[in-house]
Amino acid sequence: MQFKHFIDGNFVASINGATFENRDPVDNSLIGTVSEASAADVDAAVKAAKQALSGPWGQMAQQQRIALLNKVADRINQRFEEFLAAECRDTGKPRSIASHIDIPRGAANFKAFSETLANHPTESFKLDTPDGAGALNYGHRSPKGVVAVISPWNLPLLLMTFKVGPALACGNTVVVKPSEETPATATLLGEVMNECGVPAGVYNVVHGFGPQSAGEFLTTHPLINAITFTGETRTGEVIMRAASVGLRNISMECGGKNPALIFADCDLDKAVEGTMRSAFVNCGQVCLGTERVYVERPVYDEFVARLKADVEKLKLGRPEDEEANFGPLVSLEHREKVHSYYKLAVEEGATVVTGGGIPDMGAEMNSGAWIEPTIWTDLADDARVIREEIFGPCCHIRPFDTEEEAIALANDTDYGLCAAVWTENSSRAVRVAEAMEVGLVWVNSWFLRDLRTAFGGAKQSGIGREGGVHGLEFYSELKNVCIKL
Ligand code: NAD
Ligand code: 6OD
Repeated sequence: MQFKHFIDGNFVASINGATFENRDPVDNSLIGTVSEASAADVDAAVKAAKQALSGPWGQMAQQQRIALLNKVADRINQRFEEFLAAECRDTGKPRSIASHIDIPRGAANFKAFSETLANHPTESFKLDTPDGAGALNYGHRSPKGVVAVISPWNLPLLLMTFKVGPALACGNTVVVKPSEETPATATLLGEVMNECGVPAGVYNVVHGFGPQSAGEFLTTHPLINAITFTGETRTGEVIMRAASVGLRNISMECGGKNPALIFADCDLDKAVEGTMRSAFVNCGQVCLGTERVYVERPVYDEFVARLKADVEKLKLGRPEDEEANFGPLVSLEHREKVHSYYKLAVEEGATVVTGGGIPDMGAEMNSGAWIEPTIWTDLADDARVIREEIFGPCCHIRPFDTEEEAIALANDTDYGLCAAVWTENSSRAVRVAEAMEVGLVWVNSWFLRDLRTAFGGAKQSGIGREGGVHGLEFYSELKNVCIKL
C-alpha cells in the first residue's frame, strides 16, 4: 500500500519522492510506504488551504456547509468497514474496540459540531447613548483561516476529526499532520471529502514526522493561522514556541497521569470494572487512562485481588480475533519505552502483582509490539513510575486512609487531565470532584463523553478547551459589531 499526501483534492507523492515505512504492530510486517512531506509539500498544502478560503467554501452559507459535513459523517459510516480495517491495521487494536469507539466517533464528530454551531446564538446588547437613540452590539463569528491539526496515533480518526469537525463547521480550512504511525484513516478521509463534494483545498493531509519534517514545517509555516495539537506535553512545548512567532492561536491537549480514587463506600463491582477499562482498554494508550489508583484501606486487598483476576482474563490477540480484547502497543519503539518503565518499576522497589514482561505470542506474532498488562503496588510516591506518563497497559495501586489524603495524593502530579472518583456518597462525590485539579472528572464512570461538553486539561495536560461551544471559541474569531442607531 502507498499512503500519499492529500493536497488540493488530489493524492500526491512528495515532490522529492521521499517515503518511510509503515509497519503492522501485530507482527511488524510491512503495511506499505508513506510519502514524507518536505517543506515544499507542506507549503503546497498550506497554500491550497489558504486559496480555498476565498473559493466556494468561503462563500458557502453555514447551512450548506453543515449539510456537507453531515454527508461526510454519513459517508464514513457507509465506508465503515474500510475505516475499521485501516485503523486496526495501523494500530493493532481489536476490532471490537475500534468498531465501538474510533470509527463511530470519527463520524459523529462531524455531526455533533455542525449541530452545535447551527444552534449556537451570538450575543447582542443594546447600549443606551446620550442622544437617546442607542446602539446595537452583536457578535459575529468568522473562521480563523488555515488551521494546522497535529494528531497522535492512539485514537487516530477520532482525535483527528475531533478537531477537523469543528474547524470545518466554523468555515476554516485545515492541513492535517496525522501521526507517522497511523497515516491510513486521515488519507481515506480525503477520498470521502472528494466523494461528498467538499471543495478542493478545504481538507489537506501531509504525512511525515515531527522535528525537521512535516510537523515542524507545518507549525512554522507563516500562513497557518491557528494550531490545534494533541500529543505529548514536551511536543506541545515545541509547538507553542513555533506558534509564538506571529502570535498564532493554539489549543493543546497533552499528556496525563490520571488518578482513580476508590472509596470504601463505592459499588466495588462497578469500580473494578471501570478501572479495568480505564487502565487497560486500547492497551492503556488513552490519554484519559488511569495510571494511578488510590484505594481506601478497608477495600484495598479485595480491590487489588479482583483487578488482578480480571487483568489475567484479558485475551491477547490479533484485531480480527473475535475473542481478543487486548492488542499490541502501537510500535516496537513505544513498546521499548513502556518496557523500560516496567524494568524501572522493579528497580524502584515495586511489587509486581501481575504482568511486568513481554508475552510469548508464538512465532507469528513475537516480532510484534506485545506487552503484558501490568499492576504494581508498594512504590514510593516520588517514584518515577508514579510521576511520569507511561501510556501503556499498567497501573500502580496504593492504599489511603482519609478523603483528604486521597485528594492530596491524586493532585500530587504535574499533570491535570482527568480523574475518576468511585463512591456512592453523593456529598463526597461533589466534594472530591471539585477538589481535583483536572479538566474532567468522572464519578462512578469513565470516558462517558458528551460531545457538547468541554474537553481539555489543567496544569501540564493542556491549554484551552475544545468540545461543544468551547471548540467554537477556538475555531472562530468573534468580532463585535456596534451599530449606532
Ligand atoms: P507525540 O507528541 O509524539 O506526537 C503527536 C504528533 O505531533 C504526531 O503527529 C507527531 O508527528 C507530531 N510532532 C512530534 N514532534 C513535533 C514537532 N516538533 N513539531 C510538530 N509536530 C510534531 O505524541 P504521540 O506519541 O503521538 O501520542 C501520545 C501522547 O499524546 C501521550 O502523551 C498522550 O497522553 C497524548 N495524548 C493526549 C490526548 C489529550 O486529549 N490530552 C489525547 C491523546 C493522546
Ligand atoms: O472523547 C473525546 O472527545 C476525546 N478527545 C478523547 C480523547 C482521548 C484520548 O486519548
